[in-house]
Amino acid sequence: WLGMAGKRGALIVLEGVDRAGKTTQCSKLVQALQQSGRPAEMMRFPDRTTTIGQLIGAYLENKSDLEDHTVHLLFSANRWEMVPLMKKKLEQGITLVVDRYAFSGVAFTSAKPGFRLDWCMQPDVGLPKPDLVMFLQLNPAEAALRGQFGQERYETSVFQRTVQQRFEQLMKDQTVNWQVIDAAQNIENVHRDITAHSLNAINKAQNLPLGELWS
Ligand code: NYM
Ligand code: MG
Repeated sequence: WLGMAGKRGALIVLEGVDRAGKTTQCSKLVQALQQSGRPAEMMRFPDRTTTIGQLIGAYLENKSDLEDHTVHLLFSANRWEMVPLMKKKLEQGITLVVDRYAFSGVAFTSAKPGFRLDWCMQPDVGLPKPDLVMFLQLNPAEAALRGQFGQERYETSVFQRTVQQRFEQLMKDQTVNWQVIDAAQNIENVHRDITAHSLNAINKAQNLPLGELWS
């Protein structure tokens, strides 16, 4: 069923290193879309509420240890388990605004020693392809001004610098609609840029089939 007007929703993803403002901007975008009469919902990965998500949550909080390949596959499985719901919502005309996706999956694991980008990408090949991926760009000095990192795994400047480099490699892929957003601006200006790109993507997606990521 394709909603009242038969138009599908758009799959919009926000990516970036920790503290770039993704979560704040995702909620502001959903609110703005809803207020303008466009059905929209927020999702986030990892989704720590599922059985798989609870394993991931314990790992991130350093309450458990998991082998590096294993946790990578769990992050991917945590996306795949939401695919039926995502497809259903998109078909219903609901735009999904997603806080992190497969790009974080690849960027974070491939920042670990011994992991190749292509190995990291494989488990996520064929996921619903985002109509738009906005990368919230924030240099490490600006990020440091936003305060200390939390206590979770991966939250160190050294690791995040490598993650940033991996994101830059992923952004060379022309098959993905990447848009770089200057996240050093104030919240309202970042929001204005994100909204403009999103409205454009929503209009274009209406008449296009949902794609498959990296395939
Ligand atoms: N993360 C997130 C991964 O390592 N792989 C993934 O596939 C995803 C989606 O989880 N430091 C990492 C990035 C973050 C951490 O994310 C938790 P958040 O947005 O802080 O809950
Ligand atoms: Mg975080």
